[in-house]
Amino acid sequence: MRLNDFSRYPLTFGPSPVHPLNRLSDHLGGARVWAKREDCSSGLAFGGNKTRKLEYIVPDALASGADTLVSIGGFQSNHTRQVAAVAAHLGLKCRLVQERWVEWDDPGNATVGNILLSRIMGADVRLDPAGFDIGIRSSWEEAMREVEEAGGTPYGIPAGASEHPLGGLGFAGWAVEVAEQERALGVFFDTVVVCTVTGSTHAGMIAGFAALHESAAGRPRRVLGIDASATIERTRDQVTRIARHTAALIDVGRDLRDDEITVLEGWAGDRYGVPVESTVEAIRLSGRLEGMIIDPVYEGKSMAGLVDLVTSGEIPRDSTVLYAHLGGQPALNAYAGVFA
Ligand code: 5PA
Repeated sequence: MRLNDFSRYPLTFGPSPVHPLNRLSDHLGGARVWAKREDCSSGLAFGGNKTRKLEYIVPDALASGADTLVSIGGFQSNHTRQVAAVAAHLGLKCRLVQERWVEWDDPGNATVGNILLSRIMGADVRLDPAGFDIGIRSSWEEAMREVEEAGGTPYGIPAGASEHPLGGLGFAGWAVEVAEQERALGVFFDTVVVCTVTGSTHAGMIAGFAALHESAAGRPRRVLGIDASATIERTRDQVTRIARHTAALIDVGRDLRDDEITVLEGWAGDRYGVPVESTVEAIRLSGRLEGMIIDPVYEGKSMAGLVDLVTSGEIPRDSTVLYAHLGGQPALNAYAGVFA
């Protein structure tokens, strides 16, 4: 099957906007940097990268006859907030397992930002003391059992929708969208910078660009994943597995090469969810120079990576870079102390 053969339930306004970051580019003094904005492409609770992934998962959920979406993330998970929004939009119930992924003692951590929004949207939010893990969790399986025991029909969506068999399709579609926007704008993004944690965002992009058979046309493009959880081997394995799986699903017709799968470390600090100095600087820089708001868990870390790679010339001066803004701003509320 090709990507177009998969059912897609629209949850976004259309292609996410692409625009140049001129003041940031001038400040860095190297490659030109643009952004593609998953944070403002949907009316569902501030959107973000999961909204696009869920477009390919919702048809399967509806076909299953489920009445409850069940998902999992940290207290300040953007993913669970987007699942709650989609459930509300579809008239389904939503059961969320919110684990203590981050040892973060901001008093608002379990009450403001994403978790507040999920509660407002009617999700059944349950806190769990377990720590960070991107794999399949027993608490999530248990939540599904509980929904069933209560007479409901659950549909499970794993962390970040990444271990879902269709989880990579949304960002394969993103790659197709980028190619169309490039033609319309007359630019070519030779480098894409993307934050990676549970992996299907980055993996979907890799599969999607491979499906365009660009190398055959002689135009090299790099997709640089920036690790934001300090679990580099796990992340690399998960990105690789999901990229290969997604490439097979959409009939790329060849094996992905190892050099197509790049996850870079160095900007996560020691732990998922804890911003370091470079994260905070990157957040201030995007805010001050562009009025573009990014978060301390994901996008601040990938932006810190972009800043260093452009400043050092590792991304060459003649490059045109596309920064994938994947959303996540509501979590800032639980990090107010960092900026006080
Ligand atoms: C998240 C993920 P992947 O998980 O697909 O690698 O995406 C990383 C990412 N940016 C990047 C933002 C704003 C994100 O929210 N968030 C998770 C969540 O629970 O919110 C899945 C971890």
